[in-house]
Amino acid sequence: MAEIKAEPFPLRLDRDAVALIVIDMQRDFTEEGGFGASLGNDVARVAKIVPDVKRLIEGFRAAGLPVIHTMECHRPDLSDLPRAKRERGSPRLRIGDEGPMGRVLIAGEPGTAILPELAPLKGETVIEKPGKGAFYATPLDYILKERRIVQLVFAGVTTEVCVQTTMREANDRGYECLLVEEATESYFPEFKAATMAMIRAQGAIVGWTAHLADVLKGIA
Ligand code: TIU
Repeated sequence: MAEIKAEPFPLRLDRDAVALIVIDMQRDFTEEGGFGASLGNDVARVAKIVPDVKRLIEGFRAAGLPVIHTMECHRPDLSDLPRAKRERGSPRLRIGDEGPMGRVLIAGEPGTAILPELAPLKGETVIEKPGKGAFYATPLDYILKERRIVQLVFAGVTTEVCVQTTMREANDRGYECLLVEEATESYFPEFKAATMAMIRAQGAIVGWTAHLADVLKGIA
């Protein structure tokens, strides 16, 4: 057990029952020519967290704790892409269209890949997810329960979309969730701030938030 300095109060982490979940650190959300940019977002904002996400991943690896990666992506035949998701908004490129980094958000395409600096190591679990939440239509809950993991530390993008959705899904399934402030980012600074605040409000109604240095100190 290690006590992590966190908000709204410290969290005791059980080394035998914790995993890091790195959400969607894919080129499609962090580089020009990808899905995030096609929606009109400034992707450089979220790309800035890569060094801190790397430090967090390396801290978990060094401590011998599991690291799980997720990727938002769809099958090449689009059979797992709801029409409502494909047709939403007016992006320059829709999911499945051919873009400068291959077909947008399609499994196996260059733009869909996790950033090379944060690439999963052999043996680390990678969850391909068709939704914003990582529990919807994936084996994540089964995998965590098999490994008796009950505490989840979260990093990744974007804070209020895939990260928050997954944290809420996890919270309802009984996991204790902690979001690392420097290791998550949004295209909208005000949405990140609001998400951090609403997660820890009301006595950690969704979970805890903590700073990277405190998490690294706690797991070392
Ligand atoms: N658009 C946006 O903020 N996010 C996504 O579409 N996916 C993720 O957050 N991964």
